[in-house]
Amino acid sequence: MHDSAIFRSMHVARFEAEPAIYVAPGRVNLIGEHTDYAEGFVMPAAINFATLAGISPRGDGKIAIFSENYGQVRYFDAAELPSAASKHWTDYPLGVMATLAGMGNAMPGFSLSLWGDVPLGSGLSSSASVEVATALAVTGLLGVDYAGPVLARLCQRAENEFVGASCGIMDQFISANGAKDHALLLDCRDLSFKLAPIPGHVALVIANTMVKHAIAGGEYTTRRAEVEAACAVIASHRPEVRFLRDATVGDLEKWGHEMTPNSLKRARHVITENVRTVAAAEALIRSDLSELGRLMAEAHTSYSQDFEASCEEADAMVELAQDLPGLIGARLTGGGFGGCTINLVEQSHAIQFQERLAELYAGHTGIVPHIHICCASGGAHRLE
Ligand code: GAF
Repeated sequence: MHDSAIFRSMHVARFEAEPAIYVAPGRVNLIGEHTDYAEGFVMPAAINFATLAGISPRGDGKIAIFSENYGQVRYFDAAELPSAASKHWTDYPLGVMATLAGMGNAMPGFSLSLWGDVPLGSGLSSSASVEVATALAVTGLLGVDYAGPVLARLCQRAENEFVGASCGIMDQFISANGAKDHALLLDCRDLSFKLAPIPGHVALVIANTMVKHAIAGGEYTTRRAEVEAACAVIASHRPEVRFLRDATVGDLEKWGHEMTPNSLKRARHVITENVRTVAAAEALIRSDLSELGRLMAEAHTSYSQDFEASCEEADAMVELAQDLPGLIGARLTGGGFGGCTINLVEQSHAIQFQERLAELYAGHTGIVPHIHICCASGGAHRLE
């Protein structure tokens, strides 16, 4: 995570005011992909890559938003914030402000600085961390205290309704509610969750394929539509099925022939992934790491073959990890079509694993990957 003392002095130098500083982490998902918007289960962990948000009041009725990553500042009238996205990085903080305003919070003038080290476009939820950091900073300034799940929902709405990306709740939820040294089995139907401790001897090795991933538009949206179309077929026979969370493999056997071949495969992934995710959480809770690894391998195959959300490079990264000493389980994590793999690795082997996987991947693809040894962190909070 970036240094908050440096961040503070950058904010003071630019805006001549002392900021309150908040932090919101990115995340890695251990298992449970494209299940959140089907009201199913996911098992993410917050990680030690994060966005810092610094905020201080202003007297001129303006909202200044500065991004250290983009080296850019933009000014808006607090009383007349944009009501639509403009495909600019400010869409994320502005979406959060628009959502907060829609909840009855009048926006005062303030200066907001953002600085993150969550690699962009890598499937580690840099966007959610910007949203949650902004939401905490602005509500902190307003003196409004929303509970973690409420904060997560409002950030998801900012992304759905303002930014225009049809994501589920997972990323914002884990950024707001993560727990140090734990993954969280989240039921995306009612947002209840169970903590699953990650043993101290297990490292989260996150391997960036360097293939860019994006969830706005494109394949993510197509997959979501195929999942919803499959659900509509089942619901036409069993109206109590509102989301694929309620469906079974038996439903696919009965009515799969009424679906397009793609919808059928997508639904099979989602339905089996829900079962795997709950089983994986149970395995982690009882420290059955070989069962967890087996479920992660099965999840990757399903994500790659049925959901067709992997890519050659991610398949290679997962495959090349298989024979390396210390591996517990590996799979592509996040929205898909590039981004990172998550490798659970015995801590004592983590450094050799990191070096060897990088060599093998570079040799195989000609791409130099970024591989990070991470740990599960706490959720968003005020730093100072
Ligand atoms: C992206 C989305 F933002 C999440 O809501 C989730 O659907 C994930 O892809 C896939 O599991 O990160």
